[in-house]
Amino acid sequence: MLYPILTASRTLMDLGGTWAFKLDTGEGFDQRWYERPLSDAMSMPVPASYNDIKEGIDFRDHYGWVFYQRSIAVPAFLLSQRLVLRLAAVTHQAIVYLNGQEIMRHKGGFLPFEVELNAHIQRGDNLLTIAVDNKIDYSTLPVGSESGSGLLGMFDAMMGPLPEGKPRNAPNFDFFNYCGITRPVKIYSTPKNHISDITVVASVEGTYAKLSYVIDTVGEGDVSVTVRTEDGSEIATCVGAHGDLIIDPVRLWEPLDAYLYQIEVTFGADVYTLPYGVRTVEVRGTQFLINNKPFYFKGFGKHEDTFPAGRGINEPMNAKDISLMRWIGANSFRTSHYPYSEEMMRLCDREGIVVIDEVPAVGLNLAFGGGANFKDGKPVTTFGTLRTAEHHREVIRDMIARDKNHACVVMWSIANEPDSFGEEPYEYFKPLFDLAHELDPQNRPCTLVSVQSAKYQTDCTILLSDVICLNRYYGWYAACGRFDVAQRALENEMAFWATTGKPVMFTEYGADTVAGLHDTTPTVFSEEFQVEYYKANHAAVDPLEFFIGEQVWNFADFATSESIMRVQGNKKGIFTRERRPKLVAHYLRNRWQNIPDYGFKS
Ligand code: BDP
Repeated sequence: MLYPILTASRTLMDLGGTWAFKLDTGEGFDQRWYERPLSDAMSMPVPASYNDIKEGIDFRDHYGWVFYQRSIAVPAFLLSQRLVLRLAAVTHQAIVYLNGQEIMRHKGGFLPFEVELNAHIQRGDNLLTIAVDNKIDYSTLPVGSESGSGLLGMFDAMMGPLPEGKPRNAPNFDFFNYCGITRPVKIYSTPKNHISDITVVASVEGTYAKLSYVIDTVGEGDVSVTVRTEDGSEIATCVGAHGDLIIDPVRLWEPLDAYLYQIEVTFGADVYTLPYGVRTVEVRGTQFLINNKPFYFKGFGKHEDTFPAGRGINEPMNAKDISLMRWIGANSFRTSHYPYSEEMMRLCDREGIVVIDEVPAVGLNLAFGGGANFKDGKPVTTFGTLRTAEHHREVIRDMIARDKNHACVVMWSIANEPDSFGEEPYEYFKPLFDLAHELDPQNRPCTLVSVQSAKYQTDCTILLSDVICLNRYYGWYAACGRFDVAQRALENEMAFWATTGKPVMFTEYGADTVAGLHDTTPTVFSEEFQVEYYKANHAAVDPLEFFIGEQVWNFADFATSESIMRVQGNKKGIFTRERRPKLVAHYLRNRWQNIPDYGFKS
């Protein structure tokens, strides 16, 4: 799927701004709010999550539908062009109405969708309404508990029974369920005969690169493709809907030293330019090779989480985060726990940040949540109970369709911390791994990010993942503060992973740390404790040749649901939510500046 851009043949209109907005407490569809201007509407910025924009718990924790509305007009001279409404992310479900008619619906809160407007749009003003649902359950990704019934708190079962409350979302995951129209809404135009997709795969031999391309088109016309350098010089050209472009000598895209060629495609009157970094990725033995050299991941699990935009796109913060990554000596992050904005992916291409790209498959684990694995008193299995399989295929398909050409993406993550132990999870995940490999034209490595458990010897990641990605909390959730025990336990577990013959890395490890809390003895939650925690973990993994990366949890403190485990959110950030460094940032900076991107373990 192509990112919408302005070109010599395409216009682009941004519908960002202040929209009319209304919470629906049950009457919105019956009263057909989408047919006329919303009465008693409040104003709401788009794009942004709505939760933190207004005050009060009923607003922040609203359960169900909300309505967004504005009027749109398209210049008359554009009506002969193909007009497309494109929504980059609406969390979690959207119904789009134009002049009272439904024109599109979409499930899934983190990937783009679009609809052609030509058959629906009128001259002059048109009423655009977007109904947005934030409900999560056993069929959505991410997963929540069924029908807003709410997972019980840790001690509720012990101290209950408690009366029923209002329905509410009960996330089976550890981040706030921010929702709304969180990424840009745009209208773009193309000629009727247009380019609909571009796929480019590079192979490199010494200084020589071959870019094999396929151009998908709609209508009649001739295709030609030209490659330009960053300074605009033409270096390769080819005609036809598929073919090979030769670049010799090639300048490779390297971590933190990006180079982007411009691939200019024309089809009849339509023109589109794709920025493209040439690099190779391969797992060989226990190494992760980028451009044929053994890469070491240094970086983070992150979130799209800022105040008050919530999960809404925040481009200044994205730029700041990448600046902080460079400052601290990091080279990579994972898009935990959902695909990030297209703007962030383009920035990572531009800046040379290496990305593990994750679908929103989090919470696929009914062993979480204190007893959610029981239904009517009977034990249930995760994949015998969840109804996510079909949607899981959709998000894999749509993420790869969106991100396949990005140089920054070096691996796909099929899920975060699912129930992955034994046969049933294997049966669930095997077809999803096969699908990802089959859909990705570059056939990148795939992984699932595995949860800490005593059952790790039965984890289906052993059979399925190209890189074993571990979330491990020795010294925090296990052996809290007992760093001698934590280190030995981690060493013992690593002795097992050594036998798999696969590369292994941390995708999460960390300790909650309240900025400003200090102690001479490293006690829990203090900044000194976080440093000692990381030192103990590094002592266990540094000697291991097959251990190829460390992504700490988390880049910054972030918002979560209310719980006695969380003090105004998750505090495992290396930076605060405002991006001030904790003590550990200086420790990591010193460590990472002394670890090269390539060749650390060889
Ligand atoms: C892991 C999850 C992550 C949590 C983290 C934590 O993958 O989303 O925020 O632990 O507990 O289970 O901090």
